[in-house]
Amino acid sequence: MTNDINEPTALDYAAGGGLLSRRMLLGTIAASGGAMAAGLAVPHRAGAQGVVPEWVTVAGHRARGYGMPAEAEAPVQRAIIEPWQDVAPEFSLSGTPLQRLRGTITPSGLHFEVHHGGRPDVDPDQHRLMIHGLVDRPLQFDLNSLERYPMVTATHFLECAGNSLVNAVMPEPLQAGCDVIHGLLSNSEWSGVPMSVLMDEAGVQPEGKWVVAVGSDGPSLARSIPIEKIMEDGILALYQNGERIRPEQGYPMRLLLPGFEGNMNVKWLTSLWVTDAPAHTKHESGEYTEILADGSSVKFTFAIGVKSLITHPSATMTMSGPGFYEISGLAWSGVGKVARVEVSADGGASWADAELVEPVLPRALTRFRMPWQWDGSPTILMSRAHDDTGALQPARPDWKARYHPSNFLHYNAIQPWNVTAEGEVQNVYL
Ligand SMILES: Nc1nc2c(c(=O)[nH]1)N[C@H]1C(S)=C(S)[C@@H](COP(=O)(O)O)O[C@H]1N2
Ligand SMILES: [Mo]
Repeated sequence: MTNDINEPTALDYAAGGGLLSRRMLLGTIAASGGAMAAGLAVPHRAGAQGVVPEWVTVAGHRARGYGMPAEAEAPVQRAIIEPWQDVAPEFSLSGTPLQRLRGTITPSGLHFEVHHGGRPDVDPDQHRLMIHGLVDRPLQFDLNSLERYPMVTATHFLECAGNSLVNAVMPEPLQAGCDVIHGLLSNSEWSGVPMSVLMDEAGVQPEGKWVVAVGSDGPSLARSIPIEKIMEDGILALYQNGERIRPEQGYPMRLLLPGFEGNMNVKWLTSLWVTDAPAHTKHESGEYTEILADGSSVKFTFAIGVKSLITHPSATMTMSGPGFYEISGLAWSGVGKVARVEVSADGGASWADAELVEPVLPRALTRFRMPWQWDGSPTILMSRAHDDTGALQPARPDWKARYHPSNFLHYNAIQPWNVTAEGEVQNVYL
């Protein structure tokens, strides 16, 4: 083994464009792995010996009630996204800065937001949740009564059906970061009362096939949900990443439907109306309905399709010269677990399997990683995910062929990133 990072015999390639074998991520390769690290370490500060930083010489801050990120991290914010078409002036949204985060859990303060009528100031003492309609015992709960129910905890992603819409509809690729292009995607640990427990207490009648969930915001956002989904894994979420759910996410309670399009996860939930048929509310029939190539509409698309995205590196970033990088990204599917993620570093000519970082959970974000030796020449990076139902993430032309040109919902096509010789990373279509 050699310690020269430019010596190709030290490296074990998995595919074209410099993709390395996953063995290069393991400790057993410490000898040549050490060579990579040696090439990346910052030089020892000249004369550093004896220089004591100021913060070592004084008492630090006292303990505080609620922690905040380091001051230098203040630029890590949600991206405020301008609505893309004629929508109500109250409509607002922000995207998670996926390109600045690692791991899979989205810090609560960076969870994306989609508010059809703004974030209401809900008084938790006055808030009520009703279960009514085709039930034996109509029920009403306040926050305190719900606290006494058995609770479950599960990690799940939320993705707006309109996520990545700029790639779906813009004729030329928008040069923006993952926060703007793909940021309507987050992943949290949710805790709350299983919906089946509350439904069983109310006693759903045999004709009760649908549940219309209504939020207590200005637009009273309402969606019809099949009773099977409610009973299978629906959660009345009261907690997000261990603390009470944030106002942006539906404080004091939201409906969580693992894997289903964001819109159905009704925030500030106040009413569950059991019916025998879907209500065809404005939000489901008018706003969240895809139009197919032949002009017909899809009645309902509940689950988010299999999708992946390289977050490191990604558009708006600049690479700091040739050599070793770890390509890292996120993969997810609304119908199950991510089974496999392939990465290409030569525009799709060859692919190699990325490592999936455990735990790989159903309907949750999965982190993948792939070692890469960039030789400094222009190239295109891509990832494509498979889920455990056998579904494969489509290429953009295949996705476009299925839908009407105006459709922007449920866009899950492969995201290629162009890397220039200067190391600039750009959004491209392939
Ligand atoms: N009551 C209510 N629920 C709502 C919305 C809303 O505007 N009002 N937005 C929906 C949409 S379109 C999405 S994508 C998700 C976004 O959830 P988040 O803001 O917690 O990320 O909530 C859904 N639930
Ligand atoms: Mo959404």
